[in-house]
Amino acid sequence: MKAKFLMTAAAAALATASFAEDSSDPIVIPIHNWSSQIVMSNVVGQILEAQGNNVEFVTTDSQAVYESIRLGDVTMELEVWEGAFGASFRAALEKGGIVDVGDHDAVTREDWWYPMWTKDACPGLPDWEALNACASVFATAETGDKGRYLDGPVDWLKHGAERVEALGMDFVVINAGSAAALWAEIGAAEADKKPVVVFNWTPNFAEAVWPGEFVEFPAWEDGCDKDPAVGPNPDALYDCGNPATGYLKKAAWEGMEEKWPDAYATLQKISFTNPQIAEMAKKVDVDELEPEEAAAEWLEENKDVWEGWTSMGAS
Ligand code: TMO
Repeated sequence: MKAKFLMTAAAAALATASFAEDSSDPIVIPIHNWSSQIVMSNVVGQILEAQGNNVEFVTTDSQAVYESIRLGDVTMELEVWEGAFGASFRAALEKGGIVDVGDHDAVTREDWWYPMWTKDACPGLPDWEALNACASVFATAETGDKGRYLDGPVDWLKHGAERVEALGMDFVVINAGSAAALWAEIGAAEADKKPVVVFNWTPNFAEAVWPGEFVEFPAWEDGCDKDPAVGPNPDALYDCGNPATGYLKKAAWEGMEEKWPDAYATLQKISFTNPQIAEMAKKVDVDELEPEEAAAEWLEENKDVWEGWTSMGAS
């Protein structure tokens, strides 16, 4: 009798759960211009599809996306990097319409970086003043007697030129056209162990391919991008490094929870680690898989990681 009652209760619980059914409208997942984000978006898209949802991918600008989420045109963002997107995310939160769906386990850093052989030519590294004293080592025909720093694509808003200006550095900042251009710069320098300094980040595939270090700039302080008084130069913004232990957040349109409750519950549970994210990038940047294939392979190899995220009621 008791067992029968419990079964009835379970059936009732299931009926209640399926009552709040996800909308059949597509969940819109944005795709940007670095590999872990593209693969992770496909991983999560495939999980949500397996849960019975319709999913649509759209390629968007990585800053403007926060406005699109706020307006409900895009449903979520899986990689809110504190260094690159913290400012746009905070601005959208203040306007309303977007919610913070929590942090991944991963700890992130995005900044000026060099492969280890660069230290032979500039032994005072990773200190930024030592880097600046070595600027001529990084000089090219394009930069004259100043050093060349290859920054990320423009839409990542790294403010490299402002930092050079604020700290009085002898460097010329050039924006890479794509993430691939950063890897090409490091790869081309490798044979002759030519010193180079480029924008890089962690977690990423690159750390397993080229041992290296981030340049240590004046430590990030909240407000360094808003208040000139913050940071060593009292008259300038961007006179600090990016956060050395940054967050990686998930964000969603405020209406998602009501419209796609099961998908939202899954999104809340999703959390990737540094090695998992580096592996996602590697499948594209080293193994040269297409993002959908990379995602399918990652899901196949990591069932123990994600299967619990979709089971109803489990947390
Ligand atoms: C936004 N990114 C992770 C490429 O620095």
